Amino acid sequence: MKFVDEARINVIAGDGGNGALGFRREKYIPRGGPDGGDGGDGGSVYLRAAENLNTLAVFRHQRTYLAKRGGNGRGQNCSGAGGDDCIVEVPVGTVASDKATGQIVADLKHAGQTIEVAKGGWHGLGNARFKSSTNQAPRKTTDGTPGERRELQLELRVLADVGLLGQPNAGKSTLIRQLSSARPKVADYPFTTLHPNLGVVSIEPHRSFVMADIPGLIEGAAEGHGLGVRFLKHLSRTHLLLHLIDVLPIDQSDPVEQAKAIVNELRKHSEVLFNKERWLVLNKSDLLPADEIENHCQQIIDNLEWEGPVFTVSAVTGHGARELASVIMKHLELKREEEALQAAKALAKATAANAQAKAAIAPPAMKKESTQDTPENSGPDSDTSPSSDA
Ligand SMILES: Nc1nc2c(ncn2[C@@H]2O[C@H](COP(=O)(O)OP(=O)(O)OP(=O)(O)O)[C@@H](O)[C@H]2O)c(=O)[nH]1
Ligand SMILES: [Mg+2]
Repeated sequence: MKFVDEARINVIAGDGGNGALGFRREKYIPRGGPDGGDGGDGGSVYLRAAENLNTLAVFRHQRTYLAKRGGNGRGQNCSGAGGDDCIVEVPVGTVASDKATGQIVADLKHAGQTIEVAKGGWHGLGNARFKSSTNQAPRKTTDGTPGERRELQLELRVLADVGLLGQPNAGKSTLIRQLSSARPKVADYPFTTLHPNLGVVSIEPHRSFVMADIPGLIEGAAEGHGLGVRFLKHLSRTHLLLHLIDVLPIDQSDPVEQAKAIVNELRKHSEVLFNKERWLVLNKSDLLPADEIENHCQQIIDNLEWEGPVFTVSAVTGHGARELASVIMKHLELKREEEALQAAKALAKATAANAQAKAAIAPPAMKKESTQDTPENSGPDSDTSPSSDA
């Protein structure tokens, strides 16, 4: 399931340093001439696509990005130092447009891609530059030009990492409200949620994931009861499902029977979803007296014969919710690392196979003059094989 994560940031490039006014002053060298150096160029601001980010959550914490100003020139023909650039890391897939003009200034498609979004100011000239045959002692200098500044609108299409599964009223929307800034409607009647909602759960500025809240499922959903199972397709590309169970349903129904029914619907709908990693989240713990929570929850777990991870939370009070979010984050980070490793291995394998294929195709006499310069060799295979394996 896709949705657009958005953020607005200000990028301000450094101004160019000013040129210096100076004259050489040394013993025995009268009228030494102009020696004011140029200023340094201002630093620019770049956006760089980083693989380890998947949301724009970080930009809610920091909104202004500044590159350094160029140093001023000095006497003795010393130029000012160039200002340091500022590199802002954004997730792969981010599109940045200029807020004022609407023009797209960066569309970052590949990890590592780096695009300048605010150019540093040009350096000013020192008076040594203005020396001429008619003016041997110029007093003219120029100032550096200002760095570019822009307000950027960042947009990212994101996929949900985690999907919430559960009966109507289990508290799915309440949990996503507790953990993210998404504000889906919450009410004490079934089928409050009629379409999926996504929320960005931010653990720290650079650590976040996306959670999907979909309409509740009921027994017979696969046959079209309730809102049916059509929303389950939105969970097909998630890495993890959270099965939310109301530990004390208001209609006195048995949470275990309800939970079994959901899993049954899941299995009927798709074997892939059924086999996806699933954790149990026992919600509404605040409805139980503190000394009964553990027993009550253990009974549900036993009756379900559940052996996977379990968390007890209260989506309303937030009890246990942040802990759950940080365990999810760690789990997803491990998954991402594994995926990156596998992708790297697949790429290495494809590159090796490609090289072998090229060596086999080349006629023996040409083998020595390797393949690099021959377009027919480096063309289509090198493009297709890594991606076909990846
Ligand atoms: N006491 C208590 N009530 C909760 C908790 N979580 C949710 N609720 C209440 O349960 C009701 C249903 O919550 P929702 O978040 O709308 O449930 P949902 O799973 O999104 O329901 P649907 O959208 O209908 O599928 C609301 O009245 C919530 O206030 C909780 O942890 N404790
Ligand atoms: Mg809901």
